[in-house]
Amino acid sequence: MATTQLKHDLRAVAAHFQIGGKFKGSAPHGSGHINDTYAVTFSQNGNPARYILQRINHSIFKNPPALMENIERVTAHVRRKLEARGADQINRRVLTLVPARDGRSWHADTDGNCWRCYLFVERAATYDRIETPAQACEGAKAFGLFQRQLADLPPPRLHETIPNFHHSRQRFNALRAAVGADPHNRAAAVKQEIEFCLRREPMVDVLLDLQARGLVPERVTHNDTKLNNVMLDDATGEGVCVIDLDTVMPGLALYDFGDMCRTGCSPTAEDERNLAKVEARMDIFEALVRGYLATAGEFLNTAEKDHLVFSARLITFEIGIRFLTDHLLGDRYFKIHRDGHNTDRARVQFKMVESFERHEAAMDRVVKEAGGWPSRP
Ligand code: ADP
Ligand code: GN1
Ligand code: MG
Repeated sequence: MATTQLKHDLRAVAAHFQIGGKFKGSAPHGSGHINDTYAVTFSQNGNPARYILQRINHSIFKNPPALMENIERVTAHVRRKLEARGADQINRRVLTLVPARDGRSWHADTDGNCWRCYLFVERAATYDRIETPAQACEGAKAFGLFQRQLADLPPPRLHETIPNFHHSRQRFNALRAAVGADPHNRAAAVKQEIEFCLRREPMVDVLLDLQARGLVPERVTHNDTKLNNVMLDDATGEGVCVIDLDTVMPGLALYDFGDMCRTGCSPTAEDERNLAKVEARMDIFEALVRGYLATAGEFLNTAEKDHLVFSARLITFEIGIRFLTDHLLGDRYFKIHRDGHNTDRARVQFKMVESFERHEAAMDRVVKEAGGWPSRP
């Protein structure tokens, strides 16, 4: 079960990276579901300096060196773009890898764990729950800019760190298989949720079909655009740095926009138990559309713009399917902190899907008014 964080000797791990000064301490950091993340503090000439140390979850990411190669290329490319336009505070605008003492971007410990180290992005924070339209707009702008910065990443194609990550048909079939196998006898208790998914099966093929017909292009995308994967500047609120780059790989721009809506439009945490509180916020949706189009509008094609509203429903549905599948399979993928945690998360997603369905006409209007729906006058 994915509940416990292993105890690691962070001082020993940090010693393998090119960090100067004296180790002062470490603490678990953030609320990600996948990696083990720690903030470590050093004293450098009497001043505190913080770093992020992360143990890459290698049961999920099967090839950490390939993943790190992607991150090296992506961060170097974005950095070059920032330098070219004379941006200030570049180390806060793109993740900065701190190399290991052997010059590689990662360190493998004797237990087979793979670690990496980043400069800590100071004076900025991530939010598990977006509160204001301004925060949503800034987050969406940052993710759109990230896609734009990577649009001309030179070949070769990035490694697929998790193959078919957003293949919604495969995610759906995996749920059906988990229901069939039901290894923990949990299916009966979530019968309603399973039926909810089965009724919506046709949704899962829509973007895959458009892609197969050549109507929506493969791009370099982030693929995990939860709004807590962008750091907002404490002083200005600007979406200053896109983080959590493990899944940056070939994908569809719409997957990124959809996940911003899933996490931004919900007024609650992803695992809220009081479902009465879960209802898509249209003010946030509008802010996401405007923010995203401000930076991505110029390169998105007509079919992509036409499916912005749909992508919100699809990705919310897909992540709900993944939570429900993980529950049925015994909580092996997402870190959980209580029994039934993944079902709680799935229920929130499904409530959001229903809410997006109800608000479809209003969402269409928002996109049209923002100039994002060229094929509908
Ligand atoms: P996960 O894949 O587990 O979600 P993340 O890479 O998103 O891991 O990191 C978890 C949290 O750690 C983030 O939500 C963010 O709050 C914090 N974090 C990650 N990288 C940095 C960084 N370079 N500077 C400051 N905080 C960071
Ligand atoms: C995971 O790594 P984190 O916590 O930002 C997951 C996403 C899910 C998300 C749901 C590699 O994101 O795909 O949408 O949880 N990341 C991976 O909260 O599976
Ligand atoms: Mg994260």
